[in-house]
Amino acid sequence: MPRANLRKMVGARKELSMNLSIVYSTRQTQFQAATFSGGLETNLSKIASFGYDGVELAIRDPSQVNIDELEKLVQKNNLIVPAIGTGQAWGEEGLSFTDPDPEVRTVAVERIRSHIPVAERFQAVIIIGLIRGILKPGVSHPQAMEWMYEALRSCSQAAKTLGVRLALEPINRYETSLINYVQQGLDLIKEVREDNFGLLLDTFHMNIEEPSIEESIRACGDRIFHFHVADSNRWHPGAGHLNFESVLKALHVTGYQGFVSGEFLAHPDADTAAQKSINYLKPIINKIIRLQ
Ligand code: LER
Ligand code: MN
Repeated sequence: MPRANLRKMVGARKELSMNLSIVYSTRQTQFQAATFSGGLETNLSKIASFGYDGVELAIRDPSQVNIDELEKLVQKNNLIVPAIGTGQAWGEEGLSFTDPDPEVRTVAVERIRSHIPVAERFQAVIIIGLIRGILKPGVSHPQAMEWMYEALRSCSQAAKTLGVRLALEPINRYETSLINYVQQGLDLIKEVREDNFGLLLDTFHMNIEEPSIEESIRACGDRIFHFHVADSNRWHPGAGHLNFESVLKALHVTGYQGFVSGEFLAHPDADTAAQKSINYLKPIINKIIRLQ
């Protein structure tokens, strides 16, 4: 079945206009909030059996992954891939758009470009997380931002030819010094000036950086291309003190039709966290949709 039809069919099968996915890394990773990693066949089938509609793939380097096998198993489990995470290229290889070494910047841009055909295949958004980098010693903030604009324009233009969108994630101050909160992301959108470039919002980072999570969601309107959920402690939703009913209502009111993707610590273990999250979020989303 053509992928576009598969996506429509799976989308139509669900009544929610906000479907649920969860992060799965194709390999073991240092990034602790990739809830599942490794063991492709077992993990995808578990994710589907827990009731998730989609799986967000965290891929360090597409050239190291058997994409045909991945696609086969995604389809076998009737899952959708809403987004592809790319941050391990920073975490494990040190690639970034804002490194003082031009060779490193070039390889970082090439790495993101190499995700484009994969994203096209799954009709997924490409996530620009920590591959944007941090402010390195000896680099001024304006210089880092110029390099970032250049890289984002080049990747967005290349992605546009295949109908692929890119989403930059504002990430809290303890992980990067570049683009921590939503207003900075919205300013970045104005500089990049490509309509396939938008934002990924993550409730964990927003809880640290935003004066009001709901206000910041409203400020983004239709530029929210993807959405991550974790509670205030980065455990599964329901384990901390965030008000998910209020947050997801604000998201729904923007007209967001994408996935709400779980990216949280495997606490006490991945299976328990994934099940607790879906059991907690589904009734909240159903209530929001019913009241619309
Ligand atoms: C990735 O989506 C994320 O939220 C960051 O915390 C990665 O370090
Ligand atoms: Mn995130």
